[in-house]
Amino acid sequence: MSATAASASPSRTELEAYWMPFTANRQFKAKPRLLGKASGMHYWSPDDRQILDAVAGLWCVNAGHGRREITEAVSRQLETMDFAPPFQMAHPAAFELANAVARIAPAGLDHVFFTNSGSESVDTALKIALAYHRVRGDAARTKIISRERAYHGVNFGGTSIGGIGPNRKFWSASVIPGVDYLPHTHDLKRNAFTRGEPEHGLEFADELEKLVAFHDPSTIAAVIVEPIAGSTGVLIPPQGYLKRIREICDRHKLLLIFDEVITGFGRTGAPFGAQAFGVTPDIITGAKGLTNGCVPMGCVIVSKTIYDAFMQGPEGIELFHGYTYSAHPVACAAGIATLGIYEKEGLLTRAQSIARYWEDAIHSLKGASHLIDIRNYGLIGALEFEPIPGKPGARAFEVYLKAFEKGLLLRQTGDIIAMSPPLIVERAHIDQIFGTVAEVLKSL
Ligand code: PXG
Repeated sequence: MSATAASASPSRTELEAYWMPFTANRQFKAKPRLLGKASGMHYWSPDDRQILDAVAGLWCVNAGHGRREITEAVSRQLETMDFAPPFQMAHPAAFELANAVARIAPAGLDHVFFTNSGSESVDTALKIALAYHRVRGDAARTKIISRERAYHGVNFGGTSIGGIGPNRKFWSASVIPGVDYLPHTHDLKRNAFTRGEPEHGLEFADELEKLVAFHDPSTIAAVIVEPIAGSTGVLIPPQGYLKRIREICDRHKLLLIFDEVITGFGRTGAPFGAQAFGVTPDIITGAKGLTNGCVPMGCVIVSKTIYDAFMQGPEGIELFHGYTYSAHPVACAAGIATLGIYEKEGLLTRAQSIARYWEDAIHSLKGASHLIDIRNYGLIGALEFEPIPGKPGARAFEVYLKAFEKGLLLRQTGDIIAMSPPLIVERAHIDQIFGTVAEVLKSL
């Protein structure tokens, strides 16, 4: 299908006012990469060049771009009611979406708090975890255990528990106290070129026992992990790792939070990573795929036990937390339509049926020069490159740029290329993705 340019490209001067997030602004503005239109598996640049989307926008457009059902639902909602105050007031779509999310969540996770982003979901989850222990009369449980290389968004809570150096170094003096870190699980020496869950590294989970002993369990509120760490470059949990983490949390009454902003909504071949890995946390944070990326929205799904703990005592506001745009009607309309598409098209489990093809395709790149690892799970894949000495990240950035020139959108982080196509991806797209990547790798 073709699309025409959405609008003319801005001039060099016009590019100046926008301070771009997580972007090398000067480099970008000297040679901008602009997107103008999107449909299905593709973007188009303003000059009408077709670009295959191998990253679902940014891990969010799981049902593919330009879905009419969502457009219509959003338009209808805007025409009917643009905004409704969320405090001491509500609208029907908020309940409908909460029920729809609870239906696909793991059994026992059945209450949903709405936010506007993954970062807000994480901060909300941390606040709920701390408040939960307090309402139970266990107020000394205030510490959070996170993990090296973790990405939990950019708000102060998420920054505090983040495990990626550059994301925290400017703010380390003002982050929340009482955070400690598990080691990350990336172990190329033993696990390079693994298909699916790596064989080695279960013992990384046992480090939690050591941290618990060090801090004393009575001071720890929660452990938070991404089932698959995404932003840091796709780190797939070693076999049995998440189960072991769950067991240790149970033993010491620590809440377990899965940050599923990336792994949620079908990415792993199940609605959530929790189901894919067969481990149920107490809290799940989500965003991105919840609305197919169309309208900003996040969610925090909590267990009945947690919700019920707040519903005690004299009636009144139980949780002093929320956003003006919590359960925004337009976002709810987008969410309901999105989950409807996922259900109708079986997208929350579709990754299972195509994952093998995806796996074979990505691992066919093995042997390319400078490629030191290939990894995959569900509809996620990553390539890791040997860094150019003294220039970390430069090699993968070159891959990213060359692929974009050849009409393929990838995502680069450090010397890693991550891929996460819309869940509607077909074999021909997969062939094109890895055909293009193979050409790029030959040209390095
Ligand atoms: N938690 C996780 C696990 C995430 O992946 C967030 C929280 C924050 O979500 P918001 O909506 O506030 O951005 C994320 C976001 C990448 C990339 O390149 C990933 C994210 C954001 C930007 C880039 O992989 N994930």
